[in-house]
Amino acid sequence: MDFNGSDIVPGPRTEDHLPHTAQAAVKIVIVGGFGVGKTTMVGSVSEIRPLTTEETMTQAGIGVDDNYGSDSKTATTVAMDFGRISITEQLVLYLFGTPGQERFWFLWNGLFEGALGAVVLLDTRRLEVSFDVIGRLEERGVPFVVAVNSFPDGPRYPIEELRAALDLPIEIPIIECDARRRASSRDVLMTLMRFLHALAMTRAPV
Ligand SMILES: Nc1nc2c(ncn2[C@@H]2O[C@H](COP(=O)(O)OP(=O)(O)OP(=O)(O)O)[C@@H](O)[C@H]2O)c(=O)[nH]1
Ligand SMILES: [Mg+2]
Repeated sequence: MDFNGSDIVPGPRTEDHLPHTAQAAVKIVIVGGFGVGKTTMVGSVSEIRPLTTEETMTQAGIGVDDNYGSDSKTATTVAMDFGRISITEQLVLYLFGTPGQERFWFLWNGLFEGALGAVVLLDTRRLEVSFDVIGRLEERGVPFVVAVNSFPDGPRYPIEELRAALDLPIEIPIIECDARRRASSRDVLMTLMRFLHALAMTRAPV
């Protein structure tokens, strides 16, 4: 697919082999409502050519596939996105983007299987979708951080206001991002990894 203006990782993306220094690989899921930028994020940050399962949205989707005024969006994920990024020479993340349309949410359970953590991508124009998304992660006990994807016409709220609206405890990181930018998407993943590390430290037996 065309990643709609996503950063392109410099150099060939055909290097599919794991770096020989890699010692650990973890599974991370990117979740969020319809059209929040999940596929865009996996595409901008992946160092391998991402696998996508996008289908063109058709007339048949009108009223079902509400694209909320995002006229440029012509495709939607129907199964998952897959990408990979080496966060350090030793640590590799496998990224799984979920489908955003509710009729495909039944696939999420399989995608959450074995996931160490999640990024909840959020669009401030449609905060209500995030309640369900966060509820599902809490049900499954998957630790997560929240990344607010900045759309130009989206309302901007102070982070603490968002925290209150989403009823999230102080320790869960909420950060702003631009899913189209590799560096920004990478920052989100680094935030998640730091959060998971801190969690592991607090849970470790003394
Ligand atoms: N302005 C702006 N547009 C973005 C950003 N991220 C994504 N987009 C655009 O938003 C649209 C939706 O992005 P997708 O990556 O397809 O969203 P998705 O969450 O994978 O959508 P589904 O799979 O259908 O749920 C695309 O047209 C992107 O170009 C962003 O950070 N800023
Ligand atoms: Mg998608």
